[in-house]
Amino acid sequence: MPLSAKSRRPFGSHTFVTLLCGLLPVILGFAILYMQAERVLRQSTQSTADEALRQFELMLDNTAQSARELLPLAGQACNDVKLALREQVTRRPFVRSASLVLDDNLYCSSLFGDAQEKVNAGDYTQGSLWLMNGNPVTPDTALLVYRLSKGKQGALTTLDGYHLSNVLRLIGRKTLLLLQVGPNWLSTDGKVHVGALPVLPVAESKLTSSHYAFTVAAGFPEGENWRYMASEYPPLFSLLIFFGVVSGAIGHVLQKRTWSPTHEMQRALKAQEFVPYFQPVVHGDTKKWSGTEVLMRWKHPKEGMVRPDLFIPFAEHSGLIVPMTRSLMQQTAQCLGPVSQSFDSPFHIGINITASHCNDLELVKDCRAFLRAFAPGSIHLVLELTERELIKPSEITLELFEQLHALGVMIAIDDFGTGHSSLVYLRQFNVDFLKIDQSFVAMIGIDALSRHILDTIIELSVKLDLGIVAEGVETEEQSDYLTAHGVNFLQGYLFGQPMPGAEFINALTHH
Ligand code: G
Ligand code: G
Ligand code: MN
Repeated sequence: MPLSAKSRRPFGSHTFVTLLCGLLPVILGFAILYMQAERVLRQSTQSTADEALRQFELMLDNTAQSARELLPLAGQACNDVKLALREQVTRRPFVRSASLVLDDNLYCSSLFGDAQEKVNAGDYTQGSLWLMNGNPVTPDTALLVYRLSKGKQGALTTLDGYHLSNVLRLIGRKTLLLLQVGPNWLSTDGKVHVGALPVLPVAESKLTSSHYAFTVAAGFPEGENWRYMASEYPPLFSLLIFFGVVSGAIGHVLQKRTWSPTHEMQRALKAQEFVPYFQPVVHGDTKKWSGTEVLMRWKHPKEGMVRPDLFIPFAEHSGLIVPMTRSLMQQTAQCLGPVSQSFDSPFHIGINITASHCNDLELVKDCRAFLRAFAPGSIHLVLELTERELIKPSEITLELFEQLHALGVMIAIDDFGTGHSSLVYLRQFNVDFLKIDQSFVAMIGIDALSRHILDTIIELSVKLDLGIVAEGVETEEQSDYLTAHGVNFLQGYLFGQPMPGAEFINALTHH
């Protein structure tokens, strides 16, 4: 378990990043597929327009060839040439009718022979092509007229719109395909419209013939991109979703790793995995239980019981120590509160606090709530503050300790002898107990200098009228020495290891 200090991240951002990891490949992939669909559709309209252009040019070649052959005949008497006209109509698949013109006057046609009709060159785009919506013979059938003229002579050949709309329909089976001649255009249904070509919404391609005066436009209706994707890409979509899920899962796991400490401890706090263990403190003279120190343990679901020195420093750094201690106090109150009536003299309950607890007055509320859970007068709440990181006297800390004292809460300096608190300090914070660090106790009978320090601390506390607790008492020799020197309270494995609540209450009642 990596328990190093890391900055805190706000709640919810984990889910957000996981979602982002999952959605990003899906969105990107989707965009790429969309562009790919657009490319495919554009290629399709380009080749459709190309094909249509070639077809129309082939048909017009046929029509134009006919006009070229007839042109020299213009001017001759209609009776002499009408058979030649009819022969063109019969022989050429794409010629529906043929006429001859002299001086802008249509005087002979394949259908009627002699005729009389004004020809207006302005009707023809570039003087050569006119897309018309039928003529008196076939009023509602599109007709493409090809005009060839030289001096006074002229020849007109027509191409039936039926062929044209057939090409539009057959080549543009899936596309919208239109034929434009000058101001008129023809749609697949064979109707001629007047005006500009409509804009084709998707993948429009326009091609203009280099031989004849016409343009073809191919395209797709609105939403074709989506229809195409829906019909062609479902397997790719499944793949995208698979990638999304994998990438989201990887993002999730990576974050869990990098965010581990704070995230893991926040989770543990919610899950009430920080539980109190209780180590008895005994009277120096009678060895009867005078109280307990509450020691935090992390009941980790995977790592088992985690010792506090592994996670407390981190909890302090991240500020989580405050809610963790609050939870510990609540659990302690729930556990010991109900048996508090049976305590015959005030039972000391020691809770470890840190400098983080002294930044505001919240601790007073926590202590008040804690005391409320016990029978009045049944306990003394002792807050243990380690000497290694003493708090600075400030307006807020002095106010805090004053309010705590008013509540009847006592203060102990923990690990005493390892730091350097002055007498002024002890007085300023109204300290009630000194807890002698176990390193001095361990040296009893071994190291003369440590024993001197120990003696000095004991003397000092007697002079200052402070209660004194010796920690880490493991042997009878240590116990006897400390008792002989007037140490009021002893704590250590000799009298009891830290134990879970149920075990502690059981031992307490049998004590
Ligand atoms: O027995 P133990 O291993 O529990 O304690 C190791 C260290 O962790 C000791 O220095 C002890 O003061 C500290 N510690 C144990 N419980 C708490 C707690 O609830 N809060 C704080 N701040 N320190 C604790
Ligand atoms: O809060 P404090 O630093 O006093 O924490 C007490 C620490 O000392 C805890 O880690 C507790 O488990 C440990 N401890 C308690 N009794 C003994 C003991 O007799 N011997 C040793 N070595 N450690 C002890
Ligand atoms: Mn302690």
